[in-house]
Amino acid sequence: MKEKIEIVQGDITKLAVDAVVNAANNTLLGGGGVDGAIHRAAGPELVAECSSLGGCETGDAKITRGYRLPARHVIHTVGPVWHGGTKGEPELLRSAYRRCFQVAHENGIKSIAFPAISAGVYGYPMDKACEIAMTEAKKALENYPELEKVVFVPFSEGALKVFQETFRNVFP
Ligand code: AR6
Repeated sequence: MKEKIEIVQGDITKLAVDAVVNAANNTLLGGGGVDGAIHRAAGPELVAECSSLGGCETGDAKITRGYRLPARHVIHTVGPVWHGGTKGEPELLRSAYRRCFQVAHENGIKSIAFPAISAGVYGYPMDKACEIAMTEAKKALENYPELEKVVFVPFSEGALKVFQETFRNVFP
């Protein structure tokens, strides 16, 4: 199962997968970070489709087309803002990953790429966020046999190291 996991440092908007995941906010109308990069690369049709979705709750996920991205779809999810870890943040981040995999499954997606949801502007500690990302990927690979590839996309060198170490712990 671990051979279905890839860690690719860089810009998620370049990846030709069935779906890239966007770390969005509740409005789904765009923002900074990876959200801004995805909207810039996808073009204005993306925000047009997003504006018909009525926003997204924290811990939920919604799918759109990918427009000018090499990825066919975007799965928009909203992770929690980190408030120290005792305000339900771990459950909400787990829920965000779980809903992304569910939505992927419902749409026949076989390859999916994730940024480090919540670990930028929203302040979630990278190591804790990574642990949740990898353990949820493991469960999804068990539950959804059609899933062929899960790509994690750390943006920085530091994030790459955290992803690699977490991978070794979760997939020994
Ligand atoms: N490819 C991959 N990863 C990226 C890219 C990219 N092109 N750009 C940034 N990252 P963030 P959040 C990394 O802040 O914490 C937005 O304004 C980044 O280094 O994008 O969930 C939304 O609209 C970090 O490790 O998302 C929300 O308001 C990770 O992606 C808010 O930010 C996530 O950082 C969401 O905050």
